[in-house]
Amino acid sequence: MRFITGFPALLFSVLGSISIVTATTQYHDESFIPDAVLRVTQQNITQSCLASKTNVLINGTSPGPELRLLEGQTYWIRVYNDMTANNLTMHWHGLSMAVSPFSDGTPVASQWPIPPACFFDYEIHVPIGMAGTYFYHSHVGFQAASAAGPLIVDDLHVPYHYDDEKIIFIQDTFTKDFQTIEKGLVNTPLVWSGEAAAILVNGKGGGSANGTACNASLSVIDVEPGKTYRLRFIGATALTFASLAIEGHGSLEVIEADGSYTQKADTSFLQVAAGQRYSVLLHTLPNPTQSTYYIQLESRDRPTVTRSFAILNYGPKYKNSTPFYPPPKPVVSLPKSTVGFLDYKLYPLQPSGDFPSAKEVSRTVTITVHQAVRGMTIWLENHYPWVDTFPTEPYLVSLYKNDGVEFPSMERAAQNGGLDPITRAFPAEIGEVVDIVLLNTGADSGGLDAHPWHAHGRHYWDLGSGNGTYDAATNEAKWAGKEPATRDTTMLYRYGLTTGNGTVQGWRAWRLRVTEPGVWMIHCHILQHMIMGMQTVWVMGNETEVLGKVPRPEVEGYLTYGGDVYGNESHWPTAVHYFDTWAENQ
Ligand SMILES: *[C@@H]1O[C@H](CO)[C@@H](O)[C@H](O)[C@H]1NC(C)=O
Ligand SMILES: *[C@@H]1O[C@H](CO)[C@@H](O)[C@H](O)[C@H]1NC(C)=O
Ligand SMILES: *[C@@H]1O[C@H](CO)[C@@H](O)[C@H](O)[C@H]1NC(C)=O
Ligand SMILES: *[C@@H]1O[C@H](CO)[C@@H](O)[C@H](O)[C@H]1NC(C)=O
Ligand SMILES: *[C@@H]1O[C@H](CO)[C@@H](O)[C@H](O)[C@H]1NC(C)=O
Ligand SMILES: *[C@@H]1O[C@H](CO)[C@@H](O)[C@H](O)[C@H]1NC(C)=O
Ligand SMILES: *[C@@H]1O[C@H](CO)[C@@H](O)[C@H](O)[C@H]1NC(C)=O
Ligand SMILES: *[C@@H]1O[C@H](CO)[C@@H](O)[C@H](O)[C@H]1NC(C)=O
Ligand SMILES: *[C@@H]1O[C@H](CO)[C@@H](O)[C@H](O)[C@H]1NC(C)=O
Ligand SMILES: [Cu+2]
Repeated sequence: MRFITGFPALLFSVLGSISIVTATTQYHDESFIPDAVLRVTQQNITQSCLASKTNVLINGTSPGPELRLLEGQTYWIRVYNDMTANNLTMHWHGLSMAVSPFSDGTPVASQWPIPPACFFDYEIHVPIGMAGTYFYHSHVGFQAASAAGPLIVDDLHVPYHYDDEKIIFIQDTFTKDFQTIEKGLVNTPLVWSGEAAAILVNGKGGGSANGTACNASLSVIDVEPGKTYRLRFIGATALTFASLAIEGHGSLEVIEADGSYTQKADTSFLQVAAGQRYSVLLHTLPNPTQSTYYIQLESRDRPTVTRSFAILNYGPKYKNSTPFYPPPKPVVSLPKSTVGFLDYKLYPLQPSGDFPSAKEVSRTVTITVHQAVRGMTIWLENHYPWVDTFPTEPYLVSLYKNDGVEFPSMERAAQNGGLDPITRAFPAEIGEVVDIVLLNTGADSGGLDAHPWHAHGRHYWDLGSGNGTYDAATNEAKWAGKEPATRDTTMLYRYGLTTGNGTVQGWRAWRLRVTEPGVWMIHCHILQHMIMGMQTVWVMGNETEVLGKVPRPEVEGYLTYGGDVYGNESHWPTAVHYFDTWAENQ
């Protein structure tokens, strides 16, 4: 590794204290060995009972290979865009605070996308305390429907006992390919993607979609009797809000939600939306009466039901020999209603003691979501959509290039419900405590949808959800003397199928302590809704704080599409090393 230059930069730690670090720029020639490599291609594959179609794959598969990191370490992950005609970014879902300024993987927000035939080196420092269940996925268009894989941060000390662990990676797939879906969603008039044709567990699945049978082979999860397993459920679906249960196994103990350990919470079934993760402890039967049990998954809050299965196998270890197929009929009965799942029931295993009281809240930002038909069908947040054609340059890049001239204005935002209409960003100050209240409203057509809202940047304290409109005092009373669990993806439920155009029906509230300077997205995680505008961009920190993390001129290579930090066959990149010096000094 060739050392080029060193310069001081400010590092704001999780606790908000400031330490001086020396970031460096380093030439990533053949002597630089990344900790992991992901190669992204576009290929035709067959999934479930569907006809072969084009998909974005990671190392030739969907889901992509499992990445395992250890808390407290710094990693470099090299991502190759081996596609010929599509841009790419990779997002480390839930690893908020762990990514260096240009490594969050959001196009038009934190970085220029990786051009075809190029690669980009992502730097991730996982602080101690962030062990848990995550995933990585492309953040461009509809690619994440297949371009995603599990990312597990291992613990130095595991707080719960279990004998073994298993990943249950949930995806969904559609009859149309991702490019056709992307075009349809921005078409005038809207051409809908269609509902999920199949739900996949670890890449396989079958059952039925809208009553039509889909007889495809199932994934098998091997277990032994009388043991305790940590099942890591990862919601990597595009659209599907999955409700699931295991035949003959009525009790699941939730111990982790979105990367944070919780006190045990018992449930007989789980709901996993796009972007959510849960770990549960499963105590296997001491004397099973069957050699296999079905895991049944069903979509919720959509016009049709897609049902799928996987196998919990107590029999001989599965060797891909005899495939298992779905049963002719459902084997368990899953609740029809979704609202309020685990709300007010998840508490941190170790309270931080840092949960701000209502008195500490400096601002409440209300985000009212609404679906409008303006030729195209679009999702609006406080009357504005956010799609990745606006702006035309990533925010972080613009902030550097303009020397902060076009920095989002707190004054303009204050007059406009928190959103600066010029930059189309929500600014926030470091040190603020912001309550974010999401409100669901009837669409132009009166329809209501359910939305899993995801925040980059920092996990929030989830204050819960309810029907109608939000009442801060009533809700605050529910948290008296308690600290909620922190999450990164929670549901804005629908409390009916239809209501009046613009009528508020349903809320979700979060409390966020703003500590991480940077450009962070907060958005619905349904890929269709994202493409249709259901995203917001937040700029947290003022220009000193955001740009001071790594000053010019060291960042020059990040400021143009295909710039110096993007490697290719004949060019080694130069990357800013933001964390590794710091980690070495710990
Ligand atoms: C992905 O594939 C590349 C080679 O094509 C390999 O070097 C790399 O280790 C693979 N990544 C993982 C995480 O398995
Ligand atoms: C790959 O699938 C697409 C549909 O997604 C189809 O148009 C194309 O012809 C297929 N290519 C090959 C080589 O089969
Ligand atoms: C890739 O991104 C660049 C920069 O935003 C853009 O100009 C180009 O049109 C994109 N290419 C594709 C195929 O989307
Ligand atoms: C679902 O099936 C019903 C009854 O066969 C049919 O009327 C409806 O159009 C189907 N819906 C979708 C979205 O395919
Ligand atoms: C599903 O396909 C398998 C293998 O072809 C077959 O054995 C099984 O009977 C089929 N199930 C149904 C319900 O058709
Ligand atoms: C819904 O309400 C909005 C705001 O009042 C209005 O602009 C729009 O035309 C209405 N849509 C329909 C279909 O009535
Ligand atoms: C939500 O409130 C509306 C209006 O009072 C009511 O019609 C609806 O049934 C409620 N939904 C649920 C799921 O409680
Ligand atoms: C940004 O905020 C910090 C801390 O409050 C302050 O020291 C600094 O002067 C501010 N910078 C600008 C450009 O306002
Ligand atoms: C590789 O990158 C360099 C520097 O950005 C550029 O000049 C060159 O054209 C690129 N080569 C290919 C094959 O894209
Ligand atoms: Cu949504």
